[in-house]
Amino acid sequence: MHCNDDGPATLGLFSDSDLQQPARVEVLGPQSRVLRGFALPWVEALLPQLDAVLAAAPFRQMQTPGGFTMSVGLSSCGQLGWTTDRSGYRYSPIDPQSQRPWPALPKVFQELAEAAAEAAGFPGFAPDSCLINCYRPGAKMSLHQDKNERDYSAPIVSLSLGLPAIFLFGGRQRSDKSQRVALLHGDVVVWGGVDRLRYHGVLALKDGHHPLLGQQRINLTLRRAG
Ligand code: MD3
Ligand code: FE
Repeated sequence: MHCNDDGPATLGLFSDSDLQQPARVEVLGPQSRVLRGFALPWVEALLPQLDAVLAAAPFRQMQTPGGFTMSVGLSSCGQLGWTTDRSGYRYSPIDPQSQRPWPALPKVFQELAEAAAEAAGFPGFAPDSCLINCYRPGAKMSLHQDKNERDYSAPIVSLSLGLPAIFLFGGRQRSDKSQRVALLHGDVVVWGGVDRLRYHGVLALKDGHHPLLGQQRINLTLRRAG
């Protein structure tokens, strides 16, 4: 006998809430939270939208002002996209590779970001930019602050997909000790307020294979940039 033999009749005795994992919220700082698995119910709707964005604006490895090539592949969607080249870091309404506007921010990205921000205590978040980072094994992001946004009062929402990574969360100064946090597929992190300008980075990605994403980690970072 198969366990689904009396299928829907048995399932019908339970409500949807019996199948829902409890919310797992971890405190990273006074105004930053890890929402474990928050995006899992959204992933199926989100991945085709992500594919469409990446078809129009493929990942590319950008140059830093110092002349290094970033190990992380970057793309963007929304009214503004973050870019870097020899002349500096900035937000631009135009994709420098295609010379066309960035793809629009998919509605499901906006809805997820608004819901996550609200769950972390920042209601009314309206992102205008989504940076998409692609990590292959060995790719990393050195400790830095996000300072190119016009207004630091809005939070930043980040969604991790695919292979796990170790996120480094430091303090207000580069030399402050940083904590290590593993970020897994479906985890969402929200930073705002007093934590908005803290140093952060990502350790070199370990090799592995994710059932949906393969040999990579993709991070979506939703911001209010303009
Ligand atoms: C913490 N990305 O794109 S999550 C970045 O996983 C970036 O790809 C990392 O740092 C990644 O700039 C980390 C995003 C993140 C963004 C802004 C923050 C973490 C933050 C601001 C303050 C503290
Ligand atoms: Fe950052």
